[in-house]
Amino acid sequence: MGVKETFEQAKKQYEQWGISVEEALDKLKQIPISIHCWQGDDIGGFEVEQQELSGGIDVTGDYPGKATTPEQLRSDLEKALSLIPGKHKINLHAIYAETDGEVVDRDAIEPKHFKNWVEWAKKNQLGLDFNPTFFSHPKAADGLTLAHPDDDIREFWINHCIQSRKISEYFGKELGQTSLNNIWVPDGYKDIPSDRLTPRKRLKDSLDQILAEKIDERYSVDAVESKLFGIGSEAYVVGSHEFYMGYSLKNNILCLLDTGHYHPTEMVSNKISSLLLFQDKLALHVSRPVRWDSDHVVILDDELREIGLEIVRNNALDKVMIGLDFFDASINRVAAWTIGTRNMIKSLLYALLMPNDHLKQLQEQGNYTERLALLEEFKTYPFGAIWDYYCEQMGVPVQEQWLESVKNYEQEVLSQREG
Ligand code: RNT
Ligand code: ZN
Repeated sequence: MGVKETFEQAKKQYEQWGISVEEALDKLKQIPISIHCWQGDDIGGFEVEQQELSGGIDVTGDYPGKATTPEQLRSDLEKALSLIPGKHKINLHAIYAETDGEVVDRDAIEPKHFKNWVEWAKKNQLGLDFNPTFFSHPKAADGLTLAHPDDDIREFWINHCIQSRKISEYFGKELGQTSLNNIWVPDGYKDIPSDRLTPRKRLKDSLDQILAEKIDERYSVDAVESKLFGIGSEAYVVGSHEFYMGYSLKNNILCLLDTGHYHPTEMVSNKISSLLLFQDKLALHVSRPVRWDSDHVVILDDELREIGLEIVRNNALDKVMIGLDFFDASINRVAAWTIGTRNMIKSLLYALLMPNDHLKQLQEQGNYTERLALLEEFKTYPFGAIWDYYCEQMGVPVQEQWLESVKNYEQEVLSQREG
């Protein structure tokens, strides 16, 4: 049986529940996923004076063929995008600036250094998001940036972030799609602090200075990303969840939830509805923590499905800016993007194909038996047949056929790269 016939049969099973499959697919097409560029080069970036990765994050693995130039990274992204259904966004970091061999320090980066990215995004009908880079830099060597006790260092990072907002605004203006400027700083202490308040006061003041200028939210919105701990900040992170949740609520900016940044049994899926009661929008970094904030490639696991469900059943498809954040250097990097992004999209489709209203009613009626029974039975509904049809309709490979394309690309392009 072909993809279309299998689809037609599967469709009938969902229609019995009053679920419009065509409507679900139409909705799915509209949802952009922000694909992080840094999976393609192990968060290296293109600074002239490249520094080793710092900030308490780490990439392990030495799979050959990583991108070392902007052209290579864009070409790899194009390959992955050709295997992922839908129109998406690319998420950049400040270290991906192109300065033509000139040393431009972080506090001096400008929109013009991202012109190539913008032109490329236009050509490929992509949106762009942005992140100031507060790591892999001599002025972040001691693990402190916006909360640094040294005024000069702190000012340097404030200026970096002010410039970053301008770049994000430029993306929004040029591409006609709101760009997200996400602020994550590594600031924290390895060992038990003797003063938790003072660094937080400084971080708060830095953010106030950074955000003093209002930017049209049609072009750019800001988010703050918290964290529980990192390598070298095991005992204390200045920008904790409570800190940023408070800050974002009070200042009407977005809270960004990274799925690897909480206690191991604490789930981001459970936070979405709470935050959306108090804020119009929120942002996500969907990642897969394995025992710690390890940033493994996203798989279609229970939590990913639950995140998709929470976004869909709460009518929050246009309220949650979905971004990805994983970096695995032990497998083909184009495949990593493809697997992780396809899974994120699958989780949304899975959620769109659930009888969500009926399930809500069951809960309200206290009918937990049926709630559990249906939630479980739908796990083995012919979801794959709908997904395959969607891929075919969107002109991307069905099932594992994309692997062939990645293998060819590896042979023809990646394996020819040096190093
Ligand atoms: C680090 C944060 C942050 C980074 C990227 C590279 O723990 O998750 O989002 O992963 O900005
Ligand atoms: Zn993150």
